[in-house]
Amino acid sequence: MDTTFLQTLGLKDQNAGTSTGLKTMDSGQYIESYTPVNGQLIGKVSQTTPEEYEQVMAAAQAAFKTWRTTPAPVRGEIVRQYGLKLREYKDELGRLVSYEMGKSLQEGWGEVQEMIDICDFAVGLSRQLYGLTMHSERPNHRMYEQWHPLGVVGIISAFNFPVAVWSWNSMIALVCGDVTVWKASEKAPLCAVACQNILREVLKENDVPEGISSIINGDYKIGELMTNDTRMPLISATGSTRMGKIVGATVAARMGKTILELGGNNAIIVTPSADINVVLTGALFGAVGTAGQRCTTTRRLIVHDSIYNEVKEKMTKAYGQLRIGNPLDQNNHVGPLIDKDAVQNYLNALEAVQQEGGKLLVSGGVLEGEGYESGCYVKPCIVEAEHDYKTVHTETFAPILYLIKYSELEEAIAIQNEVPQGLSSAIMTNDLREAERFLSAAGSDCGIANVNIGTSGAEIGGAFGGEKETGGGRESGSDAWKAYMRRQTNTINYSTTVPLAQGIKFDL
Ligand code: UN1
Repeated sequence: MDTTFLQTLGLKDQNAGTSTGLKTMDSGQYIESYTPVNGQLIGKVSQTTPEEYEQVMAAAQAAFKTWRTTPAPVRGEIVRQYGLKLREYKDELGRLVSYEMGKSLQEGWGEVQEMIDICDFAVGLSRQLYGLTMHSERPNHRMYEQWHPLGVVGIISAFNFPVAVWSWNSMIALVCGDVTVWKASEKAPLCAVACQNILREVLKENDVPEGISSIINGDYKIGELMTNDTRMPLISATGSTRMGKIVGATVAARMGKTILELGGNNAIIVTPSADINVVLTGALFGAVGTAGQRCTTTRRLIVHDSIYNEVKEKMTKAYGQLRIGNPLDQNNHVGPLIDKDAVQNYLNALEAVQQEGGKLLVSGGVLEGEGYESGCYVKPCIVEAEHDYKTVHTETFAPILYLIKYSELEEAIAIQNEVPQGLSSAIMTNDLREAERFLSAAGSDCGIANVNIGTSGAEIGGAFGGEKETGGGRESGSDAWKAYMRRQTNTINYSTTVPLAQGIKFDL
């Protein structure tokens, strides 16, 4: 297989390691990265030691001192240049994402496109970090609020979006005047190094202080250093609910802030008026895209009983046409799962749901033989299930779609909302009343609610995140930037007296 993209991204013949902007450190201990595409070792990154972590934090804090007073539009200019570089490297970086993580090349490129998009968004934002002005109740007083940078922002990201999620956080944080320290997933560490290598070119060309963006590598132990570190006022973590509960509690105990973007158990409600072609495309991509490993993956299809058989037949037929194989080969729709543990979780869930009474409409299983040597390729499957099965309420990061029947819209909305997670949701309908009902305060309880679109593939312009066990954080667009800054209310007296608020008299 042609892997020249590794060279272009600076990942050949070097032990990429802990890195503060310009300088790379090598501890002599490594994390190896194996691709699920063919099971081969791609490369290794040096593990960050506690001493190196201290060096990274020192560089970050030093960089923050100058970065926080650099005018926001000047900070935006660095992000603009990074967006331009990403356009240059889009092909190679997309290939690396696909190779290291296993998603289809189209989705790998799509992920890099999300990075480019968030850069563009952040550049515009760098001139729009608006605060409000208020009217003071006192004469000759002025009141306003302004937004200041927070400091060192810790970013913990997951394997499934190994480059985009970092960029949503870091590009926004950078224009906000923060500096970032990124702990990428141990399952996709080379993607992080590649992002840093590309950024390094921009930092060098602009003589930007080295610590504004750093990467550290390691397991939960290095994550613990971050969550306990009072020098990190904000930690943005993407990953499992299990991880998020620990991160959230630890950071809260020191009064730090978190942005948590955790599990999803996303459903599409299919109503009688739905356009069936829209349903098929939306649900299919939602369920099998990234081999079911998006936090926005469609896991439940809640279908009205009048069209249930039709949807069941057509979905089953569509699954029959899916091509599973090397994700870098554009003929294939579905690549491998990230590793064998993920395959085991998939198999366990399939067994559990069948024990609960679930019926396989499209059977699952692990693929074997030529092209499937890594043992990570599994068949996307559909299971006919009851809405209240324990397995159905659990997020399994794999392409398993549960088909559930409903008869009243109220019931469908209740089913959609009854799971512990609250990330993404959708309704397929051409009925205005149904759509508005779903979007109303009494409708979907998720952070994302769509009409005639699947649950995954959100654009960067909106705030991304969800409720309940999804963690409540918002990243990316809209006013999500406010979480990366501290708000300050200012009252200025330009009179010669000191009138007190609330009319209080305090005379000597
Ligand atoms: C994730 O899976 O953590 O909406 C992020 C989507 C993508 C992002 C998913 N834009 O599916």
